[in-house]
Amino acid sequence: MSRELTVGVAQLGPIARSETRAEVVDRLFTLLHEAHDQRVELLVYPELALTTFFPRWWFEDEAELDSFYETEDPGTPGTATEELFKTATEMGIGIHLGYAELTADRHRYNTAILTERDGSLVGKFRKVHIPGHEDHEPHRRFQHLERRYFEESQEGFQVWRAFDGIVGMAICNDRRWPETYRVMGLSGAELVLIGYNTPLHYPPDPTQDPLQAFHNHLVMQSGAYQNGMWVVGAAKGGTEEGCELLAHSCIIAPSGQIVAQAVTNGDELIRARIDFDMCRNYKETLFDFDRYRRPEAYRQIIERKGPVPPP
Ligand code: CDV
Repeated sequence: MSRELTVGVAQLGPIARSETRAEVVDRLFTLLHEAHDQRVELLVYPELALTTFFPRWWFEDEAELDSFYETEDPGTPGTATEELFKTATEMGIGIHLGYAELTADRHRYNTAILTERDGSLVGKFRKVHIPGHEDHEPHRRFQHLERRYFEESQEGFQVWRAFDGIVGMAICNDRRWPETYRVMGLSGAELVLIGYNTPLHYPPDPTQDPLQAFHNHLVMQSGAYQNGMWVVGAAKGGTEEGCELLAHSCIIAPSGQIVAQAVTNGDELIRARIDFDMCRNYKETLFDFDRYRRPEAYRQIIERKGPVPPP
């Protein structure tokens, strides 16, 4: 039996600070309908897809900060996304959606939810690597206060059997770390879904600015190839509240090749038919982990956090 799936990426253009959930969900609906027309079975929306990228501002008022978070899982009754998930289920489309999560006991996470084609919950993932800074740095052109507004996940990376394959999730900065892909690769991941919001300007080292698109594809393509898995990158792009965000959403094969790529930096659907069995070409040859990996030679990876140079 062939294990093929039509995957779509619903890249988003900028979301204004004043945009309501209803206005954003309208845009998500437009992309969902387009995906349905193109026979997409799994539609991947970006990181924090329901609001502007609010960590670029310092908030004194906690109620204002709270307004960017969801207190219920997207798709549940009474939420702004209830109809979106209901319609997706009627269309037989699974959804991946990034959002800011505020738990009942007031923990804050940068989260993504994944549902199956029948609407059932596959799983939730909370971002592991939280970039940026904790303190007010008003000298920056824009801030990146993710480390103030989100906790690091204590759950790590998980994979699930879904869509007739083995599927995992990561969020934005997670994609830059090889451990992200390898940990999921060691659980057999065949498809990893990643939403991102990446400013083109990186204040700590602006020499990286012209390399954003290169680094974006570099890390996801190597993660795909070195673990024999499909990788999907879904961007929020364009100029959002004066901050230019990288687009370049893409779908990457286990060979490391990009098979579909966005050509705009706005709302745009891209799609590809993926074959899970293509992962075997790599997982059972060059990257046959059982045969060739040498975990005993990699001990520092779990024993050390930062580098310890020789004396
Ligand atoms: N949303 C992010 O995690 N953005 C980071 C930026 C700050 C470098 C990223 O890795 O793209």
